[in-house]
Amino acid sequence: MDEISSVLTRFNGRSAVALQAPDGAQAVLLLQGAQLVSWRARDGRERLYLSDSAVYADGQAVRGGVPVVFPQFEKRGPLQRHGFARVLPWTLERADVSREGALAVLRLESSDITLAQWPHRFAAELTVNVSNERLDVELEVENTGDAPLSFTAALHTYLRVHEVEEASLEGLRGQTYLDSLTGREAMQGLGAVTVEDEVDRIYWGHPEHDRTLLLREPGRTLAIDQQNFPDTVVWNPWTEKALAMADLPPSDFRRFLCVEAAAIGEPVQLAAGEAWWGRQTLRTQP
Ligand code: TA6
Repeated sequence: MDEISSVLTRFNGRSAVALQAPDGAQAVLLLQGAQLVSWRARDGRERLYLSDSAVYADGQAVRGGVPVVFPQFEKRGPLQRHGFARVLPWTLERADVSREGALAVLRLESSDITLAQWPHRFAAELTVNVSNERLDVELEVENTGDAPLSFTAALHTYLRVHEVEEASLEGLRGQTYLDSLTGREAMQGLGAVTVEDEVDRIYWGHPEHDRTLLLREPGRTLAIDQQNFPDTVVWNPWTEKALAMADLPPSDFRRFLCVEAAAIGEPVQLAAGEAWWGRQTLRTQP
């Protein structure tokens, strides 16, 4: 059953979508940026970090949740940092609740605003599915113009942790990464990724190899799968950068680790009429 009107709500004064699966799993997305701001699996515990100092205003990025980075990662191109998708209003195309879970599809199409910055026609859809112990977030992009286009993208997921120094991210052993702080390439050793200082890395992947990572903390573990997103960004601003961020309480860098499913190293190339999708799945572990 289509449930568009019943899932529309307000969140911190902004238009939002509230998803509730029959088993109790829940998610909330802002229409601006199609940004997830909350995810609770069936156990009811919040798994995404959202800043209490986040700014909710037209055209302003919201600190936390799952910002959609498109069509440009960071400052790797002429557009504003992390592209325009996260600060534009998306529309709710579909909402469904079934025994399997709750689903929403949000859409952003090229417009005069996007064409003035990026001369390509596109349609992007973000599909969010919440059920039991898992959250699926899928970004699909279609080239609706008549010329090729290319883009970089990421799901910039802020994962909530109790204490970032006690968390570790497994699954990147032996992988090459770009240390964005030094501009140098390095290799992850045998150990898991831990955070005891600022971390800003792009782990390079292979387009045909999907990845599964485990975020371990005392007492709980989260599995993170990514499909069709070759790269993984790991980010924590640590003390000094956090102090410089007006929309982050000073010690809250301890409360999250960003683990981002991304396509950066090899931009996605789409001929006219072609489409691409990439997905990140979060699963709480027993
Ligand atoms: O994805 C990591 C990163 O590019 C970092 O360099 C960091 O500054 C972060 O994203 C946050 O960017 P934002 O524009 O949201 O402040």
